[in-house]
Amino acid sequence: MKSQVNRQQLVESTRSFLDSTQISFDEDTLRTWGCDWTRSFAVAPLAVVFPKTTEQVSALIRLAPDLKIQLVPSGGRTGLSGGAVASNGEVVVSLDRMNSILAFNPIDRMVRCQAGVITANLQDFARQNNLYYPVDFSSAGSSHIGGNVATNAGGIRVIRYGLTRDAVAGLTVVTGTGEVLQLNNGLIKNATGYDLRHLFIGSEGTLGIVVEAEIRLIPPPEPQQVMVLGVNHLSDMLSILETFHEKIDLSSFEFFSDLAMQKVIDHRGIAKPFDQSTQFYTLLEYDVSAEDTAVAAFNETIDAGWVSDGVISQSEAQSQALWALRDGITESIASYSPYKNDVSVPIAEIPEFLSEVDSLVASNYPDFEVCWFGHIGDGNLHLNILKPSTLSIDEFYQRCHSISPRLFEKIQSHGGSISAEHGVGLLKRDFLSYTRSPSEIELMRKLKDVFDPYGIMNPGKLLVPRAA
Ligand code: 2HG
Ligand code: ZN
Repeated sequence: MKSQVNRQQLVESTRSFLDSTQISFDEDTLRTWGCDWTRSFAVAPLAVVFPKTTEQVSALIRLAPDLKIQLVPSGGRTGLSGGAVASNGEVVVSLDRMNSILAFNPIDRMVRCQAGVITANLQDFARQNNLYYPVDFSSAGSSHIGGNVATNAGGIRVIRYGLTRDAVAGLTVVTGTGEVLQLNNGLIKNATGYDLRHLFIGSEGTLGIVVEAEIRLIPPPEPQQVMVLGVNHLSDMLSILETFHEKIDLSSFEFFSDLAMQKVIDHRGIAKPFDQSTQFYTLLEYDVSAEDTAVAAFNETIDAGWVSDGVISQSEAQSQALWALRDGITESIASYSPYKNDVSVPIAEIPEFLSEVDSLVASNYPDFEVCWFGHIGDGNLHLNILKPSTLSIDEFYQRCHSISPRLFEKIQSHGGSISAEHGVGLLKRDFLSYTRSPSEIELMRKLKDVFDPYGIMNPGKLLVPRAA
């Protein structure tokens, strides 16, 4: 459904609840707020609105069916699946101005915040109150809590603390009919039937808009120590994971290939962690009090021949320098216009899966470089194929697209998911059936019809629109 109103009609219809600073048609604003970090989709919103209250969000949604406008919720716009892209004259609903922390209850360790609160600000707030918000990833400085909820964001500490879902104790949402729902009220125990909160977590703005979240904070961890190990065989990396898991409580178990690390070293002008190069590296993080046990585990992995070399941080600055090798990858490869895939498979399947994908790419496009990294400790791999400088972006993406179905078949055959943590959005929508059964997809459609009967919420994301 293409929008039927013009700008003037939109201004007039919203005048009773939005002032002139809350609606923009400025070309730069449309371009910026009309997309996320993906760059391969058309960006063409009708307008961007900046509500300040739940009532304003609700009023806008109630108006949408009559005006025949569709709405694209927009958070920190750091998504990598096109979930916040407005390509077809939609109205972007930015949560930027709903960015307050509303309440804090130290007894429940509960913070209630608006959807537009930046992840890093919630982390800081927790720290100031001697607590901890453990969900963390490289875009935490820009991403919003609402967007994290909408995509069930994961990141680097999932093996210890879980996903965004695990921290969300309550949500306030506005459904596709404009109805405001308070879901779960921050309770720990609430055995009263369907938990609609969890339906909205990961719904990618297709059922309504998350406007507030109640987030459970936890006691802060001890200071952390970081270890980076050089590993030549992925199967050994799994043995290393098992060895450490048996002995200590890991906070992170990340990995990156030598190619990924080289790109960071070149881009940031930083030093290698140690002289010897190996095919892969793993980065482990754990409580400082576990140091002796961690060193014993490290020695075991050396004796077993799984690890060639390694380094343990001796200071906070060194920990950060080691983390930069992992954190800096996305930024360091951005100039190669990478073809990104965020996938997961059962951890034990990773070595076989990864080598099958390497062979798939090499046999079709021997000149393409594959840059692997990710959260190997939870089965989440980031596959980035780098564009050779000789190819145009269109040609490169078209070649990558041509092998995607075979990649998804491999994921399916290993029992994995075509999207681990970045969401489906526009990018993976047409391939959902590689991970979800036809019955599941049909039920998802029916759920969407219940919450969004007019089909106005984030059209075309997650589910292929029903034929008109
Ligand atoms: C990460 O883990 C992010 O660094 C980004 O999820 C992954 O750029 C990517 O492919
Ligand atoms: Zn990631």
